[in-house]
Amino acid sequence: MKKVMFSLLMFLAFAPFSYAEGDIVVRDAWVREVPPGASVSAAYMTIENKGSQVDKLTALSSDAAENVEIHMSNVDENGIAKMERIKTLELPAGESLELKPGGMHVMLIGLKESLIGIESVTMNLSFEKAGDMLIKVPVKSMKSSGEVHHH
Ligand SMILES: [Cu+2]
Repeated sequence: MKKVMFSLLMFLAFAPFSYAEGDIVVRDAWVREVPPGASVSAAYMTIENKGSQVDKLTALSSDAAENVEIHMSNVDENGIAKMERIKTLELPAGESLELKPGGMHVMLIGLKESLIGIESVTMNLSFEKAGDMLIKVPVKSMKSSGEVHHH
């Protein structure tokens, strides 16, 4: 019984924060909870390429949104935040890319339902070499994630 409890605690503590497919590891993924009626949200994660060759993230999809894109947020010389779409995200060999608020992020466009009260959304990442990776992305409330996403 003790062992079962321990396993359950370990599961709650560590799952499902890390996914691996081929040489690619995705961890700490989360999606920002947005108010009801919002049509977009953003997701963040760390993508590591443990291999010795470059891989590329070429496509994304989710059951929660019509379109899923990779964006880069930049603040221009006038202090205005702008986003640029990155169609193919290069993953250099042996490196980790951190997608985080204020920088690179996954954009969920055309949300199909409110994210409030949902524990996680499903997302599929397609890598050129590693292939498809299906991940569960926990929804986190705005309070716990801090900064506002600018559009
Ligand atoms: Cu964006």
